[in-house]
Amino acid sequence: MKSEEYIALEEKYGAHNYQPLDVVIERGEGVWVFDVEGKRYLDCLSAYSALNQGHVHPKILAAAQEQMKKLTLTSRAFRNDQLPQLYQELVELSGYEMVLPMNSGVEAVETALKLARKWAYQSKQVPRHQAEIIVVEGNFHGRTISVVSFSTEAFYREDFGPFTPGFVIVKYGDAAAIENAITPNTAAVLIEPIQGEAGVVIPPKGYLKQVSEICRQNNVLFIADEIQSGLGRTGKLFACDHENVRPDLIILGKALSGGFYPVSAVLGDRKVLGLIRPGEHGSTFGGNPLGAAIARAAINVLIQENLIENAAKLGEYFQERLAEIPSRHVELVRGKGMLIGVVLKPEAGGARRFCVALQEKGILAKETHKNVIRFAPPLIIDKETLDWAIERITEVLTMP
Ligand code: IF1
Repeated sequence: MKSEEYIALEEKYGAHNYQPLDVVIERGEGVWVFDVEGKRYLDCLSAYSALNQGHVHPKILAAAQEQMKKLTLTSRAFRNDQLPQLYQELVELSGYEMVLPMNSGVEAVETALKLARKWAYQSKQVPRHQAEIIVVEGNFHGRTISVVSFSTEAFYREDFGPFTPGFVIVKYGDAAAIENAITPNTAAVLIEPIQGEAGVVIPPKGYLKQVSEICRQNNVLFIADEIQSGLGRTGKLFACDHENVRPDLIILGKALSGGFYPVSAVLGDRKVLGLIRPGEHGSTFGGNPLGAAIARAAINVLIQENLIENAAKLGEYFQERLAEIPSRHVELVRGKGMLIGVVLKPEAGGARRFCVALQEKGILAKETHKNVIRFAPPLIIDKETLDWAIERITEVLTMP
């Protein structure tokens, strides 16, 4: 079948909850993907940072294949031999004491919210069902009803109420706003250390440190959603590491499996994760041996192949080169490590047309919020490939 036929099928039978670029990908290898006509593209989105290790990484593939032949699922009614090793490796990597595994990112967010509420009732004597969680404007934490309950994007919530109560929304990047919103019932503050969906928005320097300090002083949990920013993407293991901040809970997903399989987790210390009792939370697939084996390999690749260092070094280079492009459309380039947003001027006609032009030149990137082109290639990318990309991005950004 040709691309047009796949697209027609998808449009006819699939719910239209996306408007993808019209490229039908058949195969991926490292930083490259190939469409059904055999055309090659550089993947500059990495499935929103789930492919930090690149497409079909051979070491993760080998681990997946080996595990698939042996055992894929036990449910948590029984134990398996992979999960304890994943726990240990995550604990050694992160310095946290405990792990709670789930599947999709938003499930781990929901898990962290439940943990925070439980902690507030058990450890802080907040009156039952009165706990408040502070979140920020422009947040993106997923798509469940509770999580869109505190989205500030009208489109994500409009037709989906009634909503889950218990969330207080304040301005992003303003630590005083968080301090002012804290009440005796506040359980936690939930933020993305860098806002991905909002357009790669980086908070003012010192913000994370201040928020963490305010939380500590007020006996409020600090929860970082590092689903997109974590695991090397920004040039550190966690984006919070840029300010030497240690949140009470860290939420991971996406690259935790190197794009092979949905694996997410909440990391934290015993004082919070230790409160959950058997039966209070869980998932059929969460912590399954296949996902655990894949995650172990994905973490191993991240460390063994120095992907975090590569993201720091080449990310800075990429950002500098992008900022040098003499384009009348670009307002500014911002980012950290390999998470970069090129912000276009309002009169540039939107980011979508640039993404379409990039696609023609063999680069896949995605617009976010109308005016931002996001560049987030796999962290295995090398300088030569980046130079190849910059040449083409320059051509596109200097078009009329
Ligand atoms: C979609 C955006 C990115 C996330 C953070 C939780 C989740 C995500 C910080 C939920 C998910 C995604 C999901 C995908 C597109 C995407 C996205 F454009 F919507 F905003 F990455 F920037 N926390 N991000 O970024 O994780 O449940 O999806 O595994 O279409 O929803 P999930």
